[in-house]
Amino acid sequence: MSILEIRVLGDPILREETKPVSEITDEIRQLVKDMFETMYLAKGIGLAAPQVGRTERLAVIDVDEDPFVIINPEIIESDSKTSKSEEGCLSIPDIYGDVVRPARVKVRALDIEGKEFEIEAGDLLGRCLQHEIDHLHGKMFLDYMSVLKRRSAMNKWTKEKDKYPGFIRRLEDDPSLEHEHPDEEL
Ligand code: K1U
Ligand code: ZN
Repeated sequence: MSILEIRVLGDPILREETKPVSEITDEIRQLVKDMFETMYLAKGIGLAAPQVGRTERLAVIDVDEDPFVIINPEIIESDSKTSKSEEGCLSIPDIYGDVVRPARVKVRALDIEGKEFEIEAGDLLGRCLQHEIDHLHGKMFLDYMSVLKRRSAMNKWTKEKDKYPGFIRRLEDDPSLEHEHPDEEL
């Protein structure tokens, strides 16, 4: 398995529409494994293909130790009730903001075997599903923030982004992740 580089805000791929996956090949299975490994190292609860420089319409999620992949996901129902909560993004490290979203959604997707399934969720899982599906349509959580809060987040990002030349975040040399030395695990 491999740790993938994460693309950060400013990389045009994060603003592109993804392409539906037409066949689940060995390459897709390997991409999904690598995305899980990358997500866990980055301490995320989700990761979408554009965040690792890929255009396939898929994302991995693990909110409560129940990992799953969503391939060609669609939101088929959204609650009219909304909820506001703080979000972060592995592609905008150290920037956080409140986002108002439907409180619950129902999503239809394919699993890694190509079998269709539906998942209905609220709370953090419902929010994560919406955040990842947004990535697959070139949308990011900053887009939901008020003009003033977005401007303040962008001012902070203007300083932060210099840490990521070429809009690439290499997890291996990311000091914020505090990699444990094998001798320190006990
Ligand atoms: O897609 C991503 O950038 C991953 C992102 C997903 C996400 C975070 C918060 C709300 C909705 C979706 C992250 O995992 S950032 C890490 C993070 O903020 C977090 C980690 C553990 C628990 C809660 C949040
Ligand atoms: Zn994100």
